[in-house]
Amino acid sequence: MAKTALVTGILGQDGPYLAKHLLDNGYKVYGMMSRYSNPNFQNTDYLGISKDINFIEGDLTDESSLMGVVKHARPDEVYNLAAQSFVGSSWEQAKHTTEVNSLGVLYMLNAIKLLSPTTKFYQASTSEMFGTGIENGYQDENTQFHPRSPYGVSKVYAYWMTVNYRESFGMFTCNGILFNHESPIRGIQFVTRKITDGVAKIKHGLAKELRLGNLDAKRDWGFAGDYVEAMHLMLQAAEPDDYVVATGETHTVQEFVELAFDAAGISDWKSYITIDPRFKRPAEVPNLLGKAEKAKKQLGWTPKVTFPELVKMMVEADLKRYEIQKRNSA
Ligand code: NAP
Ligand code: G4F
Repeated sequence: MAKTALVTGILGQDGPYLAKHLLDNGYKVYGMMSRYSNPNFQNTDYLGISKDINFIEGDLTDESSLMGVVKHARPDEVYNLAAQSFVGSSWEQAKHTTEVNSLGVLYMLNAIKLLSPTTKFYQASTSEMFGTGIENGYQDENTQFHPRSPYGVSKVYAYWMTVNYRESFGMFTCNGILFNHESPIRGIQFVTRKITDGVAKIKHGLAKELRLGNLDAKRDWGFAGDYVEAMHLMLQAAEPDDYVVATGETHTVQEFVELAFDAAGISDWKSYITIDPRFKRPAEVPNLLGKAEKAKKQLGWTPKVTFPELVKMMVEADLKRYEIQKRNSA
């Protein structure tokens, strides 16, 4: 019989990629979204899967709504991707970030424990939990957490609650500690998409500059389409566990900028970049570099898309968006 999955955060970046992967594997997919009033289906439309998802309303901060969702969907697997996921906003919205990212996970775990305790649970944990920890030159499952933002702190709570429900109640709960992963449907506020969208606007004569913060920050960037496969594999393992998912390569924001301008055929990137202190953070995570050996060995997971391929894919998608926009308004 086909398995049923519930994916929260269905209208974000990872939700659609994961849903597509699950649908391709024969799953029935329920996608939870917080608002029925004005939903934005552009990401599920982009992947051509909107018609195949059973959309269902629920908010992570509303425990009773989660009970309703779990009761209705009766999922074999829950992938909890919903979050206030933008680090930059988490200082201004620390309480909201905590309510969604920390308490929301507790509420979901409780709903599953009470209504469907054999349901497997995936929690979207993050490399932001490591913060400054790069003692060995990389971060893996044994690296100590030292979150540097309210977002990172909120995710540490969720991480441990996920471990705790596994240890306390024998539930099948897993943390995927994912490093940054991007795609053409990445939110526009994140630096990669901000850059590729900005480059496309400059190329089309719609902007003259791109304002950024810290160009020296280093990130281990992979492709979202590859990373959702790791999420799925975790819930197919014989035992629940926690895994780092990363490419094992790190690059500066500046390297991303250089490649993005290059992909658009613009050579003098420096003349378009303005450093704007508004985009610098009260506390920065300077360097992320993951070691995903455990996921490779135990799950057989490896990333496929390389860093230059990822940048090119995102630039080309944004160039195309503005081409279509121009054509439609002509
Ligand atoms: P995203 O694009 O920001 O998507 C998150 C989704 O959660 C949004 O569609 C948002 O919908 C929804 N949401 C927010 N608050 C909610 C609430 N109270 N109830 C229900 N839904 C709510 O994030 P993503 O990049 O897909 O990432 C997926 C998950 O992985 C997140 O938990 C993120 O923290 C984590 N993560 C991401 C990365 C990465 O590099 N992408 C790395 C590590 C971990 P609205 O906007 O409509 O509220
Ligand atoms: O793209 P970012 O906003 O992503 P960040 O903060 O690394 O968080 C993302 O990855 C995490 C996994 O490590 C996820 F958990 C989280 O949900 C999110 O998906 O910023 C990346 C880097 C930072 O160092 C930031 O300071 O880019 C730097 N940066 C420089 N200029 C900028 C900008 N970031 C943004 N958003 N905007 C800028 O103008």
